[in-house]
Amino acid sequence: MIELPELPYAQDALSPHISAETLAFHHGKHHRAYVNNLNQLIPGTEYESMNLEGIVRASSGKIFNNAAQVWNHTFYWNSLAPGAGGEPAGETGRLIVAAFGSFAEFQKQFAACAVGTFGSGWAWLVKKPSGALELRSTSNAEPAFLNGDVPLITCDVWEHAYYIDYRNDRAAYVKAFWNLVNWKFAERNLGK
Ligand code: MN3
Repeated sequence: MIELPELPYAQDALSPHISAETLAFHHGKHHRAYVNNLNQLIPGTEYESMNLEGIVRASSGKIFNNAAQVWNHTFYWNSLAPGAGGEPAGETGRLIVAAFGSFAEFQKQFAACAVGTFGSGWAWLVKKPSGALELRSTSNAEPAFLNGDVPLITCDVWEHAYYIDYRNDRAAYVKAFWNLVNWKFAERNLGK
């Protein structure tokens, strides 16, 4: 049985950048639906006794799509925090400057990655096995860790993430993301 994790903040805590209504639907309906679907699909299969990450690594098809979306959304909620954003300090900040030249250039490239992801998907900042940081765009439910990369943060660019607040304007949503990005979470992931 996979559980729907609670949001790590109140439903209205990311407002005005992401509204309470968006979080009510995105967490309460979309994320919950992936959890419910998964819990209907796994009884009686080899996946029943696995943890979520194990299911994502081992499965395909519908089970993979729902399990990966459960994992991705939990990672996304933690990639955001109220009163966060700004330029990261510490090792994350240092590695961003090493990889992209400056924080401003990183923001430009991340936004291009997020806005340019065709259709539904995810934009990620990852640590490669070499230790260097890179951007990745994944489609649909694909998470960023299956090839050995360590995800640091993600931005959900499925339309359901922004349509209530920004309609079709994905670029405006990505701009708002900079007020919320949780660099403390990135720094913790960097240590993995
Ligand atoms: Mn979503």
